[in-house]
Amino acid sequence: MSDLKIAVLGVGMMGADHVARITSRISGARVVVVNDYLTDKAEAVAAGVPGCRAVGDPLDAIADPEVDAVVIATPGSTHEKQLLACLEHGKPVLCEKPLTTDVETSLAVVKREAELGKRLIQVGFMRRFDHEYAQLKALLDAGEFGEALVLHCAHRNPAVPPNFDSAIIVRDSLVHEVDVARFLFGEEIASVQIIRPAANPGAPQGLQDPQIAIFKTVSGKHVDVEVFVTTGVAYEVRTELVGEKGSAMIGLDVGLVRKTSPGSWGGQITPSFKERFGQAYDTEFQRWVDAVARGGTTGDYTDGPTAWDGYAAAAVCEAGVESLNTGLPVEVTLADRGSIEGA
Ligand code: ISE
Repeated sequence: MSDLKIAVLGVGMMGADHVARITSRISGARVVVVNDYLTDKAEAVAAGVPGCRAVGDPLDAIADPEVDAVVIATPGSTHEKQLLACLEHGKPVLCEKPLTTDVETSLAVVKREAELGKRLIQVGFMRRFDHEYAQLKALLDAGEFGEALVLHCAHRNPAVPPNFDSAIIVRDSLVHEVDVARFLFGEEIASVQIIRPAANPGAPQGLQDPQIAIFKTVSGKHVDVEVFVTTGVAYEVRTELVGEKGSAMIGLDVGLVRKTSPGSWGGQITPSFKERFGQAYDTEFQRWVDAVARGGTTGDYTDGPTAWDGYAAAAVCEAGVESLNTGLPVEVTLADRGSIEGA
């Protein structure tokens, strides 16, 4: 079978990383078109990939007859238009989170995809493809912990870009724990509360960092998260699941443990999510490419989080931002999934 020909929209840090991954680390696909609002950047990336060209307009890149499928790694504010264009052209798309930047437009995208009757959108919640998360989910589903009860999470970044405000921490960072909780527990989140502890004196003025989030799921399970994005240390993501018959923790970063003179021991923490989740991104892309190859017969071009997962995460984050302002628990409002997907 011939390679899947992909357009990558947005070749900033993640997009350029995805171009490299498709070109050198996964099989069955190649990048034929790249696009970026920085034309020079797109041209430089295209020049490094045999058979790849830069196209100036993202909508032209999507419509390009050579392009079979699309990867969206552009800023969130551009996603709605680009996703709708992919749907109209019937092109499978792997879209980095967020699906779109607000709940209404996310729901509109979910509905349009449902009307077309094909699953063309996969959302880039890559943690689901990380070996440790996948192992935890498999053990949980096999009943090894009995009933799952509680999830304790820590999400720490050494630093974030200067545009980060307190709400972006919810929508851009905490959103991963939203997806992890929905993925592991297999149910929706019913309410969110965000508590504002004393802020890190080293954080930019006015940034509420750290934040403590508490989710309650529909069946009453508890999730707590410390999200702290200006630690100045390294990248740390830990998740501990507590169940009826035991508990398990992932993300301890205990790779090689080194002992050196005089009398010290230790290892290394990954510097950023690119390294920590490198394997997860590779697996995510390989499985997406394989799913797209099967999609012509199944009508399902995804193997992972769908447009609904992107919409549900947006709805939880919306409630989270409201709680960040009031300090009170806020209920999550979700559309009726059955009536949309059965449509
Ligand atoms: C970033 O956008 C990511 O997706 C990372 O996984 C997360 O750890 C970071 O906080 C976000 O800013």
